[in-house]
Amino acid sequence: MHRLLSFVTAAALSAGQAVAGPYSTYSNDPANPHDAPIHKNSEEIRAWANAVSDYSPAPGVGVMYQDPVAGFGSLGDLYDPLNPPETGTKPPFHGVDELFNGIVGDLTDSYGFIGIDDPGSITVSFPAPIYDGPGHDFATFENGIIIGGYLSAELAYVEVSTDGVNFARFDGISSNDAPSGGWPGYESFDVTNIYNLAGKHANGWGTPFDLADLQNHSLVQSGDVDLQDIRHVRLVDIPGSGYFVDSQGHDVLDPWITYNSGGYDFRLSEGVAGLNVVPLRWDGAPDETGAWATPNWHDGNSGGHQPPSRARMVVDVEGSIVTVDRDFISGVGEDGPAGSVQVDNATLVVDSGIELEVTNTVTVGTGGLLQVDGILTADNVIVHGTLSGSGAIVVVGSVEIRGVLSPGGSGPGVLLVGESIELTEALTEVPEPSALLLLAAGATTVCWFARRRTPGRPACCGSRFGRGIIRGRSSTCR
Ligand SMILES: [Ca+2]
Ligand SMILES: [Ca+2]
Ligand SMILES: [Ca+2]
Ligand SMILES: [Ca+2]
Repeated sequence: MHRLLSFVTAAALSAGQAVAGPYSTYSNDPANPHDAPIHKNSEEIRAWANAVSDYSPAPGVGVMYQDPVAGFGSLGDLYDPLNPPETGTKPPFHGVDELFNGIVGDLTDSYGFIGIDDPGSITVSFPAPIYDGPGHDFATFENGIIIGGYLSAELAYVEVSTDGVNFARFDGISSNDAPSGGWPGYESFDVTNIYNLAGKHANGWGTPFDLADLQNHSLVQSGDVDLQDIRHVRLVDIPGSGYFVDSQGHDVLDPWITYNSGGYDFRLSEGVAGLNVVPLRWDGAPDETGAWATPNWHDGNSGGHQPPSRARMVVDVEGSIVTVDRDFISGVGEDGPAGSVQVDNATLVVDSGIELEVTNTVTVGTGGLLQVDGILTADNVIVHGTLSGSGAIVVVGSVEIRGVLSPGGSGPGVLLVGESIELTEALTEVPEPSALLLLAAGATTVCWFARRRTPGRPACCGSRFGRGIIRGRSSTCR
């Protein structure tokens, strides 16, 4: 929705009262069986789209509204080629300071026309794939406002892709044949007649989409779009003049024509929410034994894509929260970057009572948080970010911690058991009372603490700090 309310001078339209349809209203409508909106603070949201891979607004979007990452990226609107702006003039609130040259077919200027220029679009991607799980799988958010009991918001087609090349579009419905309220540029509509189009819910409420709706789409049938591995969502603005139609042939109407911040308004931080997000990505083929060594961690997978048994799992998450709430084994495979877990700018939680077994290395980047309330077993653990929790980490090889150690929870605190444990000088925070217990089974515990009893002298080796204990067969300070 555009936000130039000062533009609004015209009288309210005479409302054409639409007959209410079966779909949800513009906000809180939890009982609607079709498309009950998702609140932006809902716990159902597991991850937000966190990257814009393509932003192609229609011509004429104002400079202030071309920032989908930090602000709003409006998709723009298109003029009627049969009723163009007057040559040599600039319509009020046209977003770019350029006079119309009178050439409707000029594809290089800031004036776009229906049927000539492409409507604006934006493509966003997620930290981890979205999959077709139970119910709705993701939700789109616009900033529509309620005018006269109806919603003034701008609609967009919704498409999904696995490879970023092939996009499958949802069959949307919009059967309104007139506005129900509002005024030119701010027409409001009865959204109970709108379904599976982005923008039909008010600011703060997301429109839910179920990937299962696409299972008969030709690109899904051909395998070009994998509903269990959706990486991209594209929103294509619908200039609501009636030129563009829904899946049933209705002319789609929305506020038109809109300017400056015209068209669908996208904002990355609250743009597209993943509801069924693959918590951890798997690679590799099922092994011939068919045995799944641990319970299927990906319980929500109701589609035909079965998790390969004893898979090599590669966890590579950024910007999301991954909770391991059932046991699984990572890295049984033979080759590739098998069995490594990389957590960057993200949180990996191993729940209490759960064992996460990683064959190779767990690496937590500087922006990452590893919270272990259960048991984490790995060859090596490298923490440049934060290590927290009340569980245990059992390491066959080495432990290197350069970040923040923050034992927490009601348990005994983080227990590290490793062949060798290296706590580096960057480790500065050990809260007191700390219930840290470090046990090195092997020859050496090398530790270095910035927290010193005497300035200039390390004080930790084989000794106590807070309530913590460090033990090793031999210890070295450096
Ligand atoms: Ca807008
Ligand atoms: Ca043009
Ligand atoms: Ca689904
Ligand atoms: Ca519009």
